[in-house]
Amino acid sequence: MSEEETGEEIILSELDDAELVEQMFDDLYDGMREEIEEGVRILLDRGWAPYKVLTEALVGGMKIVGEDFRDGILFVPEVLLAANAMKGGMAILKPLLAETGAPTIGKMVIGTVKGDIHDIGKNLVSMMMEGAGFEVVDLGINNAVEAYLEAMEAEKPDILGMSALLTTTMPYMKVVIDTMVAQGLRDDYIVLVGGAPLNEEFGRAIGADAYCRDAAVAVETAKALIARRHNSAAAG
Ligand code: B12
Repeated sequence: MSEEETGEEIILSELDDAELVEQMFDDLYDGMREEIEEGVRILLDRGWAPYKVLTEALVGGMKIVGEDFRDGILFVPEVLLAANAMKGGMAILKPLLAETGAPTIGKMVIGTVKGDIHDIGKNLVSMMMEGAGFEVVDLGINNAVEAYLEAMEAEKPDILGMSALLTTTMPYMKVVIDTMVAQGLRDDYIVLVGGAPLNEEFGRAIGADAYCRDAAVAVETAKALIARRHNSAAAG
């Protein structure tokens, strides 16, 4: 039963871990940013690793929101509130995930493609990459090919990351990669792509170096591809 139904106020700190995570799923669903921020702090105080809070409490909760959005139970305004609550929790975790002082192992330019305003997954990838020692330049949402090209020219990253959450916007990734090929730039960068509707086959078909299903895989893949690049540069 929800808080409103019982009329009783739930004291988050009095719940055990499992109950608290359950409650956070409800609070995320209801777009309650302050409660989500409080829940994140409580879990951290109890010794939860930031990554565990992120994946089990926040991403877990967003999955439920996603399913009900898909099924027409939730609509855009509610999902925006949920996204806002999620961002509140992510903001607390961000500095903790970014190990300060770690040597930079590479640089990434990342952005959501043109026509697409989903940015939670992209932000999560940015956070995890920073935490793993990458420098990240985030171009935000709705990026046309020109924005990616300008950023690559200005920032000289090792990696270009593109995010798309819509089946209608994912083909735009190919537009960007094809333009890079046409301008003779494609081989200068590692191209990683991600977003819920993509898969490995799509990544291969559009000429990306890799599709990554989540932020953890993005970090592992980025590290592996950077190492391979350095090795082949040393050998060649
Ligand atoms: C939140 C959300 C919104 C919010 C976005 C808020 C924000 N600031 O991002 C709002 C309400 C604005 C929204 C709007 C719309 N949405 Co929406 N949205 C979602 C929802 C529920 C969750 C997405 C999310 O944040 N997931 C959580 C994150 C953590 O996961 P993720 O994004 O997949 O990211 C992970 C991986 O994919 C990967 N990854 C992601 N990007 C990248 C990039 C790189 C480089 C790498 C390596 C990895 C990587 O790593 C991430 C972290 O692990 C999804 C449902 C779903 N199942 O995805 C629908 C969903 C994506 N939306 C959908 C739709 C239809 C829309 C709208 C068209 C609705 C409308 N009628 O207006 C609009 C489109 C607006 C636009 N032009 O972009 C559909 C898309 C269907 C389709 N087949 O195309 C979905 C699938 C819902 C559904 N089933 O119907 N949405």
